[in-house]
Amino acid sequence: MASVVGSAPRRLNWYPALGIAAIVSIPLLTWSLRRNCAQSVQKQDLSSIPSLPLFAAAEKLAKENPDKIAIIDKAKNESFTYRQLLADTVALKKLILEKLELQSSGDLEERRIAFLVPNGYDYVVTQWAVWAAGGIAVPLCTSHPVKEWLYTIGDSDPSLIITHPSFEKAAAALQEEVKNVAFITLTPFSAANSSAATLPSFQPSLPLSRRALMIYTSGTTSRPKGCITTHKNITFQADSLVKAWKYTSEDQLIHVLPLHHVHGIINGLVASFLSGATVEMYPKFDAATIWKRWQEKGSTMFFAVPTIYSKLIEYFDAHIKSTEAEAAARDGAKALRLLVSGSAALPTPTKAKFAEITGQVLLERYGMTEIGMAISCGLEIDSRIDGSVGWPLPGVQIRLTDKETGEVIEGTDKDGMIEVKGDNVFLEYWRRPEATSKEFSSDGWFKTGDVARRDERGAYFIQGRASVDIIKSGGYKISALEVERELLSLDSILEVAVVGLPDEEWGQRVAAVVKQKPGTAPLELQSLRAELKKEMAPYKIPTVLKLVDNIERNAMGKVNKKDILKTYWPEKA
Ligand code: MLC
Ligand code: AMP
Repeated sequence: MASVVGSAPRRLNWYPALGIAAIVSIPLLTWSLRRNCAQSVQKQDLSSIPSLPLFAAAEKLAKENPDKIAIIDKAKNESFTYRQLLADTVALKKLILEKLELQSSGDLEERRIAFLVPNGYDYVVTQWAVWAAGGIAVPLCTSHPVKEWLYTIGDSDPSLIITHPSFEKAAAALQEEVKNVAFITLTPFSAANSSAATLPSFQPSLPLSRRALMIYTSGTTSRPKGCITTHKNITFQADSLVKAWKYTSEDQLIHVLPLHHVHGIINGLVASFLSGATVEMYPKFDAATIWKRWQEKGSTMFFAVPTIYSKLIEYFDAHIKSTEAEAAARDGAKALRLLVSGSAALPTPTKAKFAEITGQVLLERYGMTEIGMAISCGLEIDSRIDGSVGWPLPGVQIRLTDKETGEVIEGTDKDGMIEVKGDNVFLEYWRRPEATSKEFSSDGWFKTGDVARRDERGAYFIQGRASVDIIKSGGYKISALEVERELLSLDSILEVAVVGLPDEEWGQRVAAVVKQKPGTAPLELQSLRAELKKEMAPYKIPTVLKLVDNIERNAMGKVNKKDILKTYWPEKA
């Protein structure tokens, strides 16, 4: 069985009760935190739920309004109340602890639980059950091939892997490869017995310093790292958004984002549930479904990456414009109270075109796996500035530093590296203390690697990333070096340079410049993509291929990727 507790914490693991209260000021959370004064971990009861802020908020809501819907699961076509969500959470918590023979302690003590569950109610119950049992949730990306899952599993070292029956084949393949780790196949939950669901009992909270979530994120130099956030971090990240965007229990979010990243998990799920809102969960994004759904009205929020807005515009132009549905479609989109864009730069033409169709001015914000959301434009329309991501979120500190000297930039209109401080900042990269400390300044600020400038209003404008080896495509962060490594493992490839090619729809496309081994048949994009699908996530696979006779290198043997762009795609450089 895997080891129990992770690597040494980078920062203090215990916070005084007052410090905890300071991070969450909405009345609901303050109320819940009064119950959270336990400084040591008490024995956990198998059949009750620790009063972590998220669960305490759900309990309060379920008591006040037993019929309040937490999740509308579009794949199941069923609705689930907060009461049932808590009841199902405790049932799965019990099952997990029994499977691992931890009935006596009733506590996973930060064991990692990896899970492969599609977007929907079953995903949320699984995540909540892991948290209720005191474990670290490791959500696996549903579109990854087995090889990527094996990497994540090998690195996160889980005690248990939970798979949904819809991943039956994947689970069999994983069981072949992964030994000495327990598996559970989830029995999908149903709303049929909803009225019989009783509210479980609650017990004092686990410490908020408990590690909660591990999200894999690409870096420039190594394989993806497990970014660990604690309950304190995720509560703070979500609460800061709740304050800024004023989520309430009246809100209904249309959720289409993947659930192995912070955008979908924190902004989409945790902040909504902390506010008692309803989340309508779709298996994945589909433009036709969203336009139709907006016409039916009743939802209030939509969060997406710029590529999704671009695809919505494309669909409107191709299938809705000049048809009978046009007025209703425009009207439906107009009825929402908040549409947010983030995870990548929102091109001004996309923002303008979307506003022209729907009357909605997209709210842009800036975030990162390691920090949740950090900067956001305001709810008021006139504080949504074109090309800007706005101002620091409540409780988040931002500074710009000079790229060469590291000195803090006080003034305006000068490019600097974004650095972040606050309880939103992650704890550590899993079992990589050196990588963790490398990303922090000597005075404790997290170095994002993004470049920005600030104007006289204090608004931030993202200028891009310092490293050319980080590509953002469709909102996904991709390491060019990781893609190069995969390509170099193919027999026919001698040398390769992977670059991010600017693209209106995807932000950037993954483009590969390849020098083949002498005598090998010329590579074709389609067959190359088909071959790589077994090896890597679909969004990492190059969609542009350029075969060349020579890849130019400098005296140090390095490829200058800016020159590569200029040479082969001068119109995009
Ligand atoms: C898929 N394709 C891509 C691609 N994804 N091509 C380039 N770049 C990508 N990222 C290819 C597929 O391989 C396929 O090709 C074709 O495009 C259509 O694929 P698809 O799967 O049908 O695309 P679609 O489902 O429409 O996906 C697009 C999308 C998705 C935008 C909905 O990429 C998405 O959900 N992105 C969100 C990512 C996200 O949540 N990021 C947040 C990270 S957190 P073929 O040849 O196979 O047909 C973070 C912090 C923060 O960044 O600030 O939020
Ligand atoms: P990830 O590591 O996948 O969480 O991606 C985080 C990165 O996405 C950031 O470091 C930025 O480079 C980028 N990003 C997020 N939001 C924005 C935005 N609104 N504009 C530009 N880049 C963004």
